Amino acid sequence: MSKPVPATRSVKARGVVVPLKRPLKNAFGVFDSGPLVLIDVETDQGVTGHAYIFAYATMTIKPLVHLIEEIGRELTGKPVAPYDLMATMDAKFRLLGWQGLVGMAVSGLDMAYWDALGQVAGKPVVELLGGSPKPVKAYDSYGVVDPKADERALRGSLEQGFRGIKIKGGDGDAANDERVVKGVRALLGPDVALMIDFNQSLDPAEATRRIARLEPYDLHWIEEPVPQENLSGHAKVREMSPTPIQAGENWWFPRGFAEAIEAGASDFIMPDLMKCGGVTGWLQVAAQAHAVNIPMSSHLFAEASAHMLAVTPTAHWLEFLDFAGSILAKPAEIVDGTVTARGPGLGLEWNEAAVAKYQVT
Ligand code: SMN
Ligand code: MG
Repeated sequence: MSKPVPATRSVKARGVVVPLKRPLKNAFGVFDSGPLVLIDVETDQGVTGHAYIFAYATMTIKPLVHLIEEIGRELTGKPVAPYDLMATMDAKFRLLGWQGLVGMAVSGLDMAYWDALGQVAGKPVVELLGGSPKPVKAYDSYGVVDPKADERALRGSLEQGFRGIKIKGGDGDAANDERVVKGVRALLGPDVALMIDFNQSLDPAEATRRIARLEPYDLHWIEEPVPQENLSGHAKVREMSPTPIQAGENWWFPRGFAEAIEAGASDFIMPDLMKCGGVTGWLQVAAQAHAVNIPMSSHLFAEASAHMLAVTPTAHWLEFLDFAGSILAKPAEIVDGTVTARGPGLGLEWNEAAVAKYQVT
């Protein structure tokens, strides 16, 4: 006899601001700490589904906590059925639109639902999806670096087994980008994948000029050279670029990816589980990427992304940028430059002592 589908008993959310191993500077500012919202979906089968989302700023923590708990109130007593959740939320927020905080809240709830289902089944989510846990190659993700000042950290990443490193560009002029890329490439040698992320900071003409200047350093990808919504701009830059273009962390839900793919905006895509619609949305993005042979990487959320990339036909790289390690009972582990999905569920268990220490709401 199969078990009944669990039902939602309550949805709770908490805000934490966690310390980071290293500050993360980008073209527009710096993250000195990690503002996160932790989601707990209590079910009637004795398990509580967990997920976290990244609030980007401390001022968005409270509105997200409120929104998640308000949506949660409507989910109480309903089955933990992520597909149905998405369909219901799509209808509920159709007129408002669900880009922004609403989409982040819904994606977070989707992840917590999947986590709960995995826990009820006693299996990792990757197995519920028909796959199995396997090592996924990861790159170590940095902010702006200086090849001299950050030499020790970069060498440390190689010692941990990382075969890919991402750095930020666009915080200075083209000469500065070249100085940094040249220095980091010399340090890494020719066989480590080196990516640069412009975080939407350039216009298409400037992006084209800067990318040409970086050609001698064999970059693995150029990320978000222009604003994310400028799909035709991305396509123009891509046409002129000798290096593959990467984007997707700011495209919303499967529909956003359909539009970007239709526009020919990028060679590679890297959905963010919190913006693409959680596990449910990811699967629909992965199907699109598979259909047109686009290599697909992840953005943040290393723990859950390890499950997803193991069932992504065009899986490429997992981004390792550890925002949650300090509040997880079992932080994501790098083994020989890879991350392997852990269960049950998404393998997210809170370190409650650390949560209490960093909790802000
Ligand atoms: C990024 C975005 C948001 C937070 C941290 C880092 C960045 C990335 O664009 O690709 O890692
Ligand atoms: Mg990025």
